[in-house]
Amino acid sequence: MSGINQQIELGGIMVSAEPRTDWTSEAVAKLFELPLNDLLFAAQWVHRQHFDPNAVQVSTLLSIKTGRCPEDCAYCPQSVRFETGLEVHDLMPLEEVQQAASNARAQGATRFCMGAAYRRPKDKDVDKIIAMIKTVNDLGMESCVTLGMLTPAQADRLAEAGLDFYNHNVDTSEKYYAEIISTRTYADRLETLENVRNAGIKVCCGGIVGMGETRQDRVEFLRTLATLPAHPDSVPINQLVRVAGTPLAVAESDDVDTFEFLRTIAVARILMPQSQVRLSAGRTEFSDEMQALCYFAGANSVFYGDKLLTTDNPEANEDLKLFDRLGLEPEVAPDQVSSA
Ligand code: SAM
Ligand code: DTB
Ligand code: SF4
Repeated sequence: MSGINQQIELGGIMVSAEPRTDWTSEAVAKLFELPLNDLLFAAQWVHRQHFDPNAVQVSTLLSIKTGRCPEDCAYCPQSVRFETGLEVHDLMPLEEVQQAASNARAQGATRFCMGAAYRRPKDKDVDKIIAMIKTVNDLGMESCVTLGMLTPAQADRLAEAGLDFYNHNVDTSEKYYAEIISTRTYADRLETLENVRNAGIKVCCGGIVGMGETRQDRVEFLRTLATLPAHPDSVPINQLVRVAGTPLAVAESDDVDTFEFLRTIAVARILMPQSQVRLSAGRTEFSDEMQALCYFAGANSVFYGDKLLTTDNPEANEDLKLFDRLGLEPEVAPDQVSSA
């Protein structure tokens, strides 16, 4: 099968590799219900129309401002409302960010993502973060930041500074959102995404699986992403990391079956054929075999490095070993391509 105009029919659903933004809840639910082999086949077929199936993009995270966040996201160790024993710190000095970015670059990361626990940044914070973005870009990596809500003017300033990606997750369905966060609305989230898109910054937007949401919430979560005016360029799919002290820490019965997580990856790939689908938080709980299946289902990006923002991630050398066993190639920065 070649050429992106082709379609395949599975369970009464036509799947094509052309991006569409008119997905219905019924069609997305039907994709989730497919026999797993059919779903994985369709996802891998779509994946191959747009991507090298054996390439993985690697992004490294750094928490540049940790904790004391006024928001109440029930999953998050950084909310000021929960006792999580976190080591908090204000915005890091530029030199520390530069050192961390340079280490990430040396380990092979091509994107450096800086996260700050803000509801919304102040303009004076944005000034300092702009210097960090320039440092990351000067090192030859793509830059990404996640700072909470942004005004149109702040988004424009970040775009002018050369920011490549802005991460802002919708996290779950609109219906379930209010169960998880009371200090902002889904509409607030969509507004910032619009400001980022209008500024010409690439959008990184995904969510979390395993917060007690239903299958229907996962359907609506992915449908929201796939029916935005443009698909997010990058879609992080996190499995909830249960951090002691957060309200969601104790609800282990909400853990989703690993095949349900896999289905979420595969459906994301089918709905957003040209987006990077990223295996994000939660990988320390995944077996190598589970990760291999996720790559087969269309995941083509990971958070790489021993730490996420505040919690553990698989060791970088473990990831490299797994890539090697699977014949996967981490994407290299343009100036690292050998001229030999
Ligand atoms: N404050 C900013 C915001 O909320 O957009 C940026 C930082 S926030 C930590 C970035 C994302 O990390 C959240 O939207 C959520 O999807 C994810 N996240 C946070 N805590 C998590 C956890 N315990 N498990 C999985 N994902 C988590
Ligand atoms: C995203 O979707 N996941 C990353 C990144 N975007 C910023 C963050 C995961 C955080 C997991 C919990 C922690 O380490 O604090
Ligand atoms: Fe704050 Fe972001 Fe954590 Fe919510 S997810 S508490 S906004 S840092």
